[in-house]
Amino acid sequence: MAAAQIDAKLLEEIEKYIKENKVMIFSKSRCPYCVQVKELFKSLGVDFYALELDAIEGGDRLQQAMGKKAGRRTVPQVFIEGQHIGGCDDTMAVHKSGKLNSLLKL
Ligand SMILES: N[C@@H](CCC(=O)N[C@@H](CS)C(=O)NCC(=O)O)C(=O)O
Repeated sequence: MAAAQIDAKLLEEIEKYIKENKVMIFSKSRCPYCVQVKELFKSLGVDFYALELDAIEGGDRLQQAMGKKAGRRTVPQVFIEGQHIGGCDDTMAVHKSGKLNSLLKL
């Protein structure tokens, strides 16, 4: 398969995860920033889906494709209702500003 086709397939996979999960976190199991965002949503009683990129086959390629979509290669990358929130710092900042509840429609 050509590189462009692989990219398109990976992006499609990413879009599917984002569409199917109200709160979608592209994560790594041993990343402290990922732990922090997951703890935040747990503390708010909000369901989320965390895809642990270090625990799945092809996680590296998915992370690269995510980098193209989100403009960043780091984890976590958080999406709420399809909207890209950003990494841990961004998510914490949105929470502190009080805007997280409205994004979550709580
Ligand atoms: N300031 C970023 C820090 C994120 C970060 O540095 N994540 C590390 C993992 S702990 C990372 O993605 N490193 C590159 C990699 O794992 O491929 C945030 O708030 O999300």
